[in-house]
Amino acid sequence: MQTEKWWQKAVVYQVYPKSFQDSNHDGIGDIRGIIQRLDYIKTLGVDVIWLNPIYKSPDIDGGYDISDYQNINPTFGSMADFDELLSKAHAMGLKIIMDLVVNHSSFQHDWFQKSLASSELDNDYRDYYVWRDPVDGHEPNNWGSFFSGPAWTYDEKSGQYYLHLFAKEQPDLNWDNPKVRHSIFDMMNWWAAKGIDGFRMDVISLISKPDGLPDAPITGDSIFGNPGPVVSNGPHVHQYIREMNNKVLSKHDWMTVGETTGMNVNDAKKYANIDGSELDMLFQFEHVGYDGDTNAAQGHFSGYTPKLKDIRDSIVKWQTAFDGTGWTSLYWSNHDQPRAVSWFGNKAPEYRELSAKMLAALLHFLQGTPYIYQGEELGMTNNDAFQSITQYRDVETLTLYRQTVEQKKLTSSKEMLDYLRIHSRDNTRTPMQWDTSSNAGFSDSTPWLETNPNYQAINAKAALDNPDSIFYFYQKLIKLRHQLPVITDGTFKLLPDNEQDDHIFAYTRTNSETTLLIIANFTSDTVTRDYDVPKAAQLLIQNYTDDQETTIRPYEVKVYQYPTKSLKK
Ligand code: TEU
Ligand code: CA
Repeated sequence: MQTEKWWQKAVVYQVYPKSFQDSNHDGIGDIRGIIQRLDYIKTLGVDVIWLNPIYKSPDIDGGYDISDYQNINPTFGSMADFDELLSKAHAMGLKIIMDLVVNHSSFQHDWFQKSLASSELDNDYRDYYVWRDPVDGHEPNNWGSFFSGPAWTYDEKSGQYYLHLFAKEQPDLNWDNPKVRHSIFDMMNWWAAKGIDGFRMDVISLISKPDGLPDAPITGDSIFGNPGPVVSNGPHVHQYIREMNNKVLSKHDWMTVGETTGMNVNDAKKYANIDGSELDMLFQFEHVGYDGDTNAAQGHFSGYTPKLKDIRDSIVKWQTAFDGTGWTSLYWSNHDQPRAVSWFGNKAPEYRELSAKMLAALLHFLQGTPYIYQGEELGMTNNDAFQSITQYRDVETLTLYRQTVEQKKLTSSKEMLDYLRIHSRDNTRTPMQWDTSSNAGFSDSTPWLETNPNYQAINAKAALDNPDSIFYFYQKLIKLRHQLPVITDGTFKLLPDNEQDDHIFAYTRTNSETTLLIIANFTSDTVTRDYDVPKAAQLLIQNYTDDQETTIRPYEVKVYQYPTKSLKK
């Protein structure tokens, strides 16, 4: 490994500002709310806060549709509020990374408005976006939007279509235009001058569109091609990111994490390479992506339960591939995914805490930079109280429901609602649960998205009052990462015979000094395993109050520590 970077020992806490803390009684989280809760974040012990988009936006897609990259959404506060947040966080030793959403802008961005306005198609801004003539009176190709429906929208005035891989209010920027790239790099340097500590880069693997925009493969009964495989890792993506690195990233002591879809290990290494010529690490979705038949009418929304073997195979693959040759990110959940304890663990009252701790330990002893999504440290769950489509707010959820249930009648409303309670992005976007006061202490007005009624039992106040809480378990894991070099630099190895185990995930991390042995039961079954634990081993972490050696109870996790040279028993 090359000289250690600060972000290799760091733990990141993801704040979804809209749902974190409301400070001005409008039911929407805001920047002053985050300032009020900095002490809480600091108590957890993390190093970095990643803020989901807080820029000016019509908010069609949770702020991932930005109409002004250099202004704050007034709903969230002012630039002065942001400056105060940044300086207060820095004074407390917390860094802040922002979301960079530059595959597309909002349709309300000045660039797009000017692009639209050009009747003669030759104004400077026309070429900021991807415009094409109709082909035989239809869309220029067969691409579908990731939110369902076509990826093209027709503009009557100019007689051309513009491309949007997401909602029609999110036109794709044309990265082949050097002016677009320079405008973006200038904007990034402007944020650098403010003193931010890096960027999480939204769908950065999609920015370079393939020459000729060829049709994409059609899967299942969709009438549209899935552009994912065709637009990911496009012909110039590395050239553009290297240019960004050269003009922006290399000038700042930042951390950068690129969000990518459908990534494989070899392609990932080109972005998150050890020479630092592109990005520091990526988010890839393989281990959280086992969600059933993606060809089904309802897309990845299904009742499928992920299997330990798939998740473990994926984790082993990425841990092994990146050891010494790059860096990865570690996460179970984010603002697009289900709540970790509902999806991978067990939300039943007797298992919720145990499984949340098991998941935490399993992830936090891996190599990479861990990300904790707000409320994960409390074991917050999906919102089972969502019983009607009218309770949902997310554009992906609403669009897909409209298409599959109302328009094409491919699935029943009841079935789709069952799937949404598992997968809808609104499950992680419900308000943060602070205490037992109304709306969980998030706001004293009606929240923009309903609070999960289980806040009476699951909330930060209760967690902080209980020394055995999931919160303090996370706090301990974070402390250990700061203290024990083996968590950062140790070699990862799956235990022999673990590959086919349907219950247990067991691995070691080893450097010349220390070895850690992690044994985690992913299920509610009690099983017996006789692992070769050296006599000198100390139990470093566990989620039961006693140790029963060979008996491994539901969702039990144990972490042993011993000198690498210690004798076997
Ligand atoms: O997500 C990219 C992405 O791949 C999502 O479409 C994902 O497949 C889906 O949310 C899973 O349900 C990023 C952001 O994280 C997401 O919030 C945005 O909606 C999207 O980009 C467009 O900016
Ligand atoms: Ca507010």
